[in-house]
Amino acid sequence: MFGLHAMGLCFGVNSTSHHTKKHFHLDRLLNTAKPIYLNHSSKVLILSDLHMGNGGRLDEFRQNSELVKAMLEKYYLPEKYSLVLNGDIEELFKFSLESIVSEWKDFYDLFLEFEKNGFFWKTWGNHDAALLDMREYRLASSLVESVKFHYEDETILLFHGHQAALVLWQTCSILSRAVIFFLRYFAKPLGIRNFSVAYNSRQRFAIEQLIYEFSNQSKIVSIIGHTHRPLFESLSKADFLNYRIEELCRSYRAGDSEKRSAIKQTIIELKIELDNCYKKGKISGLRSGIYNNITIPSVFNSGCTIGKRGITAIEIEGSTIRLVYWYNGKQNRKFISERDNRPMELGLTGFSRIVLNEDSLDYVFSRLHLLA
Ligand SMILES: [Mn+2]
Repeated sequence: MFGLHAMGLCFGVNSTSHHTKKHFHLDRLLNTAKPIYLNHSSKVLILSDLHMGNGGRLDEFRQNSELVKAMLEKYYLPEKYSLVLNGDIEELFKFSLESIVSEWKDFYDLFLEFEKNGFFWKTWGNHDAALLDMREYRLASSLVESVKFHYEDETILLFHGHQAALVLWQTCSILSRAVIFFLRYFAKPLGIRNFSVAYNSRQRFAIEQLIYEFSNQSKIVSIIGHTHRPLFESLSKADFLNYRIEELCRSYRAGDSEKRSAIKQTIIELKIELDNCYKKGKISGLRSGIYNNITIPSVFNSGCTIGKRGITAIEIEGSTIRLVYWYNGKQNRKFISERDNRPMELGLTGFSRIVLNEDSLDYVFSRLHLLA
């Protein structure tokens, strides 16, 4: 009764603002988020969708567990990063918390160590929301529904993203509700693998688009997980290279001879990369915004850690935001960088990191304010 009344009240209030009631759940996340103040020396790693299990055949985390451990222990911890785990860290649809904790005990110690670098927060997702009722849970004091970073006057909201599905659920057909119901209650006992990626691409797109609309209206940046699709909306590689070349051409005449020959060399390299974009076509960098004709970078997704060949993650370092890819250096890597193709090797671990995409937060927010 109280719940209904409260919702009715909120909808009433919202209808007078330019937020529609469609964004009710997302507005609530923004209002109740744990506030964190970032400054120009802050470093934050955001990971999501580990889907940790019991270490057995159906455990989707198992294949990348060594990679995740190495990058946390040997890179992000010593590099003084804080940590946000952005939902679906434990796979509680398939496994008991006891079996997960006993298999991956070391990781719980490791996560908590990030507190000494600044902070460690963990948002809950749909697969680990049951943690809220588990009193003995080791990371209970770090568990929140959403986190908001205050960066100068701007806001970056971190939440898992399944909350948007609540909105879509209310508007979806009886047939698709039946399919979701089937997956939720029957696929699990049957042990269907990859159940966690039950969304098809249309549903993923709908979730992203709803959060995108909300972020543009609220003039905030959202960082989500849930759809398992890494997302970093920025200029296409071709546009980026063209602008860089433009810039260099304009500065050429003002330089001395040393500067000029450096510019000349850089332009040769950029031209080769640009030619490659056009040769390989759409997939390798002609694509611009996927929701609009013009790119508004208001939604980022850290992707997931259950990929076959590696994992993606989001880094915030001072005024820069990046999408990075970690992989076993011996294997072919899955992604081509939109910016800088050179991998960084992590000591002798055999693992490497590559920056898939990177932009300054000032630029991201300028586009959001000027174009959305
Ligand atoms: Mn999820």
